[in-house]
Formats: sequence, structure tokens, C-alpha cells
Amino acid sequence: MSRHTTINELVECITEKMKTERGKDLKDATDKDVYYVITSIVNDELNSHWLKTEKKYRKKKARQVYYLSMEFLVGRLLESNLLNCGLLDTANKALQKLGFDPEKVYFQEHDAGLGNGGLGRLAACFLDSLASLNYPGHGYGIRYRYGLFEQRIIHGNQIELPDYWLKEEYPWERRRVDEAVKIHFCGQVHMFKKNDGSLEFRYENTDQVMAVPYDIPIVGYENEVVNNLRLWSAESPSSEDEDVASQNSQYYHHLDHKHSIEQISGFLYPDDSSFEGKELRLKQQYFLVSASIQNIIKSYKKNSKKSLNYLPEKVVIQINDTHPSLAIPELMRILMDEEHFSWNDAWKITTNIIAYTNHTTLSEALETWPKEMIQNLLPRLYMIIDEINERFCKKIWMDHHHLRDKIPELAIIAYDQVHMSRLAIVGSFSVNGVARIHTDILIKKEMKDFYSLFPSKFNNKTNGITHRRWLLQVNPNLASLITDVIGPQWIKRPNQLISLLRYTKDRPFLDKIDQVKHENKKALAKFIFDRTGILVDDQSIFDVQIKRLHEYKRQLLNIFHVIYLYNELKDNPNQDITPRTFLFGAKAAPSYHLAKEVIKLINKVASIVNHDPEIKDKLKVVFLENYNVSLAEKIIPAADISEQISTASKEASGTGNMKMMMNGAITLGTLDGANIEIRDFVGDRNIFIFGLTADEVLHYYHHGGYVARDIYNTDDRVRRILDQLNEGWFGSQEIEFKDIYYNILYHNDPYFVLKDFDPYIESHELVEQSYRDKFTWLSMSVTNIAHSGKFSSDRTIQEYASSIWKLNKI
Ligand code: 26V
Repeated sequence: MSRHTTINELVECITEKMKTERGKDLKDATDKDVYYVITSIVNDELNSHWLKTEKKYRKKKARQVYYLSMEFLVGRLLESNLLNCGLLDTANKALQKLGFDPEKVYFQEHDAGLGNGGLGRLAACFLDSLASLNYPGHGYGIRYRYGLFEQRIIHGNQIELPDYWLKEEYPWERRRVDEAVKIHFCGQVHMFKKNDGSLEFRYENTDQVMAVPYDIPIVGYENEVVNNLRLWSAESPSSEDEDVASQNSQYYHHLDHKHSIEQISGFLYPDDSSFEGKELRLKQQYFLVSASIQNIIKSYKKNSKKSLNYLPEKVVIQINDTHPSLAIPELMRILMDEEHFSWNDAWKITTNIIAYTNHTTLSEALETWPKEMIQNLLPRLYMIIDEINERFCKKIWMDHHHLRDKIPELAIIAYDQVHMSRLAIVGSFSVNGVARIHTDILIKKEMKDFYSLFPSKFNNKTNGITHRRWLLQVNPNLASLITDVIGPQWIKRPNQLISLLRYTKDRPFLDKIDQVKHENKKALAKFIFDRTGILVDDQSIFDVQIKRLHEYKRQLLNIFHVIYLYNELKDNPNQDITPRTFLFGAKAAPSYHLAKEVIKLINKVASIVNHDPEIKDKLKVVFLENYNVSLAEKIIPAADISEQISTASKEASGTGNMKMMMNGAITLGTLDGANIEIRDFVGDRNIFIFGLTADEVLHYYHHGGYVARDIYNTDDRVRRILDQLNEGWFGSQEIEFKDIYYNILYHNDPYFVLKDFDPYIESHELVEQSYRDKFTWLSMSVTNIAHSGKFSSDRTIQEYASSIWKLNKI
């Protein structure tokens, strides 16, 4: 099979494989059978390219980038693999010809949810771009047996269910026992002085764990490149031990031990409201790091005759947040203890290989581990971190007198805590933020002193998304409309979307854009009805907020606006408003109480508003449960308004903002994260911006001056809403949201919901007015699509490749 395969050839191949691989005639085949047959056809196609790609890298002795991440949120792969192989159109038609609904077939795959949100999805987009741009770049992660929990809403409350995604065979992975490596935890470290005066370290009584890799192919777009995503699974070292154990009383002890080893890749930790130093999570981090670094060194040795001194010529490692920052001491350990490098040489190699991306400035999310925990679990690594810290502090003391007082704030180990971001900054050659404002805040505020020590390390790489999945795949009708007017070059060069600017006043084209959006909205309305029984008006404005639930993302502000509209309509039922549908999708961390209260509130408001006969079709509120990549793919093409309303300074970048913009939605947002860059490109007339700026927010934090209760006292709309939360809805005692009420009035509204309420309402009024002028609206929409090429992850990856990784295309 290849992109030149005809529909009939594919039909024949499916029929044949159905017999040989599934033992069935087509007429008896289920959607699942067809799913497995198609993946098998794609796999046949991929395997040869996979091998060829690897050979090519080896032959060219290519410099490679390794992306280390605790999360890869890849979602479903069949459709995107078909697309990238150039087989999607043919497959769709062949399936239809055989009487199958392609969407149903693709839906058979379990959505791989090995990530929490933005950070994990970014990693997946980056892999797609690396392969599509012919870069030798691979991912390393963990093959969690359970992905992020599945969310159910029961009586308005979030319930978490386990996501056992490996229940059925996962056809994209290949187990590679031949590449398994051993990982050591705990034990004792013994130091010996050798004859030449140097030190030798030996470890005793360690707990050993096997890391077994499962490889997933990462397919480039129509370029026959297949890179690798290697996910490590934790296993007990050897089954021979099992036989021995079964013969004596140690058997249950042995089983217990085996079980605890397998726990290491047991489940993905949900991103919480604040960092919790759980030992199992630390084990996971070291497990990922140690397996990956060992693998990287092994493959270097296989391909190069030169000494490891030259490792930095061939290898660069990007760490996705601080989660894999133990890569720094682990590489030091291997270089010194196993490869016999001196400290200075090992340090030189390490700090030329590791590059670090920061994804948040929220102080409560910063990783710090109790020093004792690292000492017990990773005694040798602790010694190395301690030495890195000693040398770093000494250097500040000697060379940077003005920072002497600040050593406790800069030290990697301070007050018995190990600060991972400090370790990552000191041990890497590059530190980047993920949007301009975020990098500015790192440089000017959060990491100011580190910036003064290492100015050349700091740089910005504004995030991006793969336009192949997020436009071409999820919105094929929009994609073909674009191709009709500007040709297909934009697919390989997304910047060329800018040519669409010529059509922002072209009525026939805008009409077609309108039709496509409307079709997408109809499809989503049907989906919503099938899932929830709620009938939404496909002519209404689809106002969408989809992202993890967090106070700083301010879903609360959004639902306050809905309550406000509802109150207005109750007071004045004949008011002429443009009908609106408010769509939410959000998972809250299981232990994040306030976030769960907000979910409950949204669902409560939905049940009141949607069932109120007086409201009719003017307002609808829909909370779609279990928001994940696949759901995003359904919602985004149908969005009119993209809600990006975080408290300014808090959202590092956001990437949902880019996905919706690319599908023609208009952003309603604060000047935060990448919203700012979106505004710079599209201009003030093509985006709705409101609220406090980051500087204002930071000023209030430092100098006070904002009193939430003043707004409660003076703004009737706000007081009414808060009282409704506190006292129950229209006298009904059943509905109470006292915790939200208290958080706002007694904790002084830490995320400025009340402060931004009035400008937010005003902005929404502008949205409504603008939507009434169809022509202007569509023209804004096309302007957004035209500029969205800058937010393709191809652009981001080009920037990483040329300025951090120094990578050549192969
Ligand atoms: C923290 C924790 C702590 C507990 C265990 C699990 C876990 C997982 C992740 C995190 C940190 C999350 C940081 C993060 O996701 N940042 C987001 O990164 C996106 C990609 O750069 C960016 O667009 C978002 O603005 C940013 O919030």
C-alpha cells in the first residue's frame, strides 16, 4: 500500500486480510474487525519506512534530539496515520464502499490519554512536526497501564473511573525486550580510593527493576519518515526468580514485590492544584530518566567509534518541564561511575546536552522533593545533586557578591528540599518559556537572578499545534475550501495560509466558510443530542471553553456571565438576544475541591437554564463529560467563540487558543499567554480582549489595593449572583455553593473574577453585536485562519531545531 493505492486495491486488501488475519468474511466483520485490519495495513506500510528511517539516521550518523516527557497525549492514531501516509481519502472511500462508516471504525481505537493536558498534547504535536519536517527526533515516555482517569458526571458531580486503555490489544506498539535495561533504586553506595587516587563508587543491595520499551511509530506527513516514541514499562527483573521463589516460603513476598515494581508504570498522576511530593511519582521520574539515558548512550556507542567526549555532537536532550530533570545527575552518574570521566569532563558533557522547557510560573506547581526522599530512593544521585549544589553555591559566593544574600533562594538544596527547576537551570545549556509573555515573566521575575547569572541560556519558543491533525484531519471541509482558493501548498508550509487575507472581503468565499462552520455546528449539535439529550440551536453562537479545570483558568467567570444572562432574561423575558450555546469540557484533579465545585455549579446552571420554559432556545449550557483529544476534535471545528480568559500572567501559553483560531473561532480572552501573540497578528479588530493586564495583576499581588467585597457591595449584578450561590437558587435551599462564595469574599477573590466581571460582560456584548453582522464576523474568522499558520508546531519545531538543537533535516 502507498499513497498511490486505488480504492479498489484497498477494498481487495481489506477483504483478503479479513480472511487471513481475522478469520472472517467481510459480511460478518464488526467495526472492530475492520479497525484491526486497517491498522494492520497501515502497519505494513509503516514498518518498512520505520526501518529505512532508522538506517538512514545511522548511516548519516545524524545528530538526534530526544524529547523526554512524563506525558504524551497522542489521542487516536489511525486517522492521523492514514492522513500522514497519504491514505486517508482512499481509506474513507474504500470503507464506505464496503458499507462501513469510517468514523465508527476510527472510533474503535482507545483514545490514548497518557497526559494531563497542554504539556502532554504539546509533546505529541512536537513529535508529529519533527517527523513531518524530516528531523531525527524521538520521544521517551512511560507506558502507564492507566491513563488519565475517565470522567463521568453523576448528579452534576465529577466521578473518576480508571482508564484501562490496554484492555484490548493496542496495535501501534511493538514490545522490544531486546532493548530492555535495568534500573536500580535504594541500596547503599560504597566509595573506594583507587591506586591512581581517583574515587570509585559501588552500589550494593539495590532494588532492581527492568524497563522494557514499547515503541510507537511517529509518521511524518507524506515523506516516508517514521520516527520513534519509546514508552517504558516496569517489570520484575527475571522470571527465573519466580521459580526459585515458588519453591519456598518467599512466594507471596515475591509476588508482593513484583506487584510493587509494576506499580512504577501503573498510572499517570493527575495534575493537581498543587504539587505533592509522592514517592511513587519520584520513582516514575527516575525510571523514565535512567532507562532513556542508558538507551541513548547505548545507541551512541553502537553508532559511533568516538569517545563519549563527543556525545554532545550527536545528542541533545530536551526535558519537558522539570519532571525529567533527574536526567542531569543521572547522566553525570553514568559518565563518572560507569565511564570513568572526571567531574569536570562529565559536567561539560552533561551541560552541553540538556535543554529545559518551563511550562508554568504557578509557584504551587513547582517541584521540590524532600532531600531525605531522594537520599533514600536514589542515594548516589543525591550525592551528585549535593555536589552540583555545593559547587554552584560556592561559585555564587566567590564570583557574584551581590547575590550572596540570595543563596537560600538560588540553592538547589535549601531547607532540606531539592528544587528541581533550579537543578534544571544550572544543569542545562538552554532554558525556554513557551510564549513571549511567559518567557518575559521568567526573565524579569520568577528566574530573574538566574537570568543575571546565565543570560545566554534563556530564550522563548512560543508553542504551536500540528495543523495536520487540528485542521486538515478534524475539519476536512474547511481544509478543502482553503485549498480551493490558495492551492495545497499551505499543507506543507502553513505560513502560506496568510494568502487567505485576500479573501476576507470575498462574499462567495465567506458564504462557503459560513456553510462549513454551520455544517460543523450541526454535526456537533447532533453529537450533543445523542450524548446528553440536550437540543441546542445550531444557529446560536457556540461559545466554547474546553481545558482542564483550574481556578486560574476562570471557568467561574464564564459561568457567572451565564448566570447574569439568565437573570437578565428572567427579569425581561422579551429581551431580543442572539441565542447562545455555552459549551464546557473540563476535568478537575480528583483532590481539587474548588475545581469540582465549579463543575457542579456549571452542571447546576445547565439544568436550570436548559429546563426553564421561559428561556426557550435563547440560552443553552452544555457540559460535555470526559474531555479528551477525541472530544476536542469534535468541538473545535464548530466553535464560534474561543474562551481564553485566564487571570493575566497565569497561563504560560495555552494551545487550545491556537486550535480554535485555526478553525475560524474568534478569541475572547485576556492579555495572557499566546493570546497576546494572536492579537499581535490578527489585530485588535479581530479578537475580543478584556480585563486586567499581567502587570496590573502582579501589581495588585504585591501592593494590595483590590478588595473583592467592594465590588460585591457596589455591583448589583455581582451581588445577586453571589447571593444566589450562598442562599440557594430562588429560595431553594438545595442549591448551595458556599465554598465558592467564601473563596471570593473571604479569600479576596485570588483570581480576580469579580474585578474582571464588568469588562468581561462588556466584551460579550460586543461579541453579540458583532455576530449580528454576519459579513464582518466571517471576515474576522478568515483573518484568524489566515494568521494561524504562525501557530503551527512546524514553526515552533523549526525554531527549536535551529536555535537550541542545531539539528539538520535528513
Ligand atoms: C504538574 C504535575 C504535578 C503533579 C503530578 C502531575 C503533574 C503534571 C503536570 C504538571 C505541570 C503542568 C504544567 C503545564 O501543563 N503547563 C501547561 O503547558 C502548556 C504547554 O506548554 C501551556 O500551553 C499551558 O499554558 C501550561 O499551563
